[in-house]
Amino acid sequence: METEKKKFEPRKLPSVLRSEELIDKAFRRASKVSGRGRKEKAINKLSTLSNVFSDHFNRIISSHPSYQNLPPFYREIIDTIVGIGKLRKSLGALSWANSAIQKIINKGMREVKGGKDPEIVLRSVYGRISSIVNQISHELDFLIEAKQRMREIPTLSDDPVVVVAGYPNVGKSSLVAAISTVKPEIASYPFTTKKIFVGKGKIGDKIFQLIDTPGLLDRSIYKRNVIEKKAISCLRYLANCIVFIIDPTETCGYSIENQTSLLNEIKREFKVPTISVYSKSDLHKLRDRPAFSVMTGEGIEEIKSLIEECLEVQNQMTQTNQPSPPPKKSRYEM
Ligand SMILES: Nc1nc2c(ncn2[C@@H]2O[C@H](COP(=O)(O)OP(=O)(O)OP(=O)(O)O)[C@@H](O)[C@H]2O)c(=O)[nH]1
Ligand SMILES: [Mg+2]
Repeated sequence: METEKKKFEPRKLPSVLRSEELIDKAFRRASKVSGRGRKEKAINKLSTLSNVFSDHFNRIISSHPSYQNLPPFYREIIDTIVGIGKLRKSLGALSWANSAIQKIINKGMREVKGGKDPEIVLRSVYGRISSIVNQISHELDFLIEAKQRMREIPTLSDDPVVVVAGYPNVGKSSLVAAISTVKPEIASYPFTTKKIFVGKGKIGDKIFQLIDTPGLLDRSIYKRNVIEKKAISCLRYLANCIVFIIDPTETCGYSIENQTSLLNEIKREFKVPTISVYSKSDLHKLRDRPAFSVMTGEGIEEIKSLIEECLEVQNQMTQTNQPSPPPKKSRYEM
């Protein structure tokens, strides 16, 4: 589990220039280069061009990880948010452009050294380079957008992870805000949360990460949208414990039956200790599960102690490396 959470920091990916910015930068640098005589000056300009393009392309290419070897959480979430196939294709296009440009420059150098008019050679090289860079303008735009989109991917620590899940609008973000450092958006409509939020929680002296996820509907993985898939990746790869929230008032807009069916599906699919709780206890009297309200504060301390218990059991399970039945008095489900 620890290696699966290993850090990948998309924020540290270098900036990518748009095609016109890159051409502009390279040609501006080259225009400042001098030399003794027209021939040497042209050679120096070509070598500057070569450096600017290879630096830029190589920095981008080498800073992207081998997506195949990334921990599965990052692999899956990046695939959901940007698409690993498209990333690979774009990086491949940069590689192609880099070598095509270097070939053009080398040929130009040979021509200048061989006595061809430096001005004519430079003009032709500039034209051909511009055309290559323009050919990859979509890929450059895609890499800029990919970096932007990947900013939402959280950086995780090695502290245990509690994932809060449930149908949309049941009160997941409200609970996360009540017991951790993160303050996600809370609103009375479904799918308010579209990204993964990670807050730090503390029970006694134990620190854990609390993940607020987008709402899930009870439906097949094949029908899930991008927002739901983010929640599934957290449940599948990060959760040491799941807090599943059921809103029995149905003010969330979904029936108890559908919510319970999703709970059963999650327990079957992920085999992670799961605590199921009722939210909005200020609006109902059901107490056959632990119930909490962020309005009155009822049940919040109980949920914190359930989380503590759940993480302790999960810890014992990982130490013995096999699922063990929960202790008799435990109030969470498997
Ligand atoms: N009365 C009452 N309303 C609550 C309680 N907790 C949340 N709500 C309301 O329920 C609505 C949804 O709350 P959120 O915390 O945004 O729900 P969510 O599950 O994160 O929703 P999505 O992000 O859309 O999946 C909001 O209008 C909240 O004010 C509660 O304990 N009591
Ligand atoms: Mg939310």
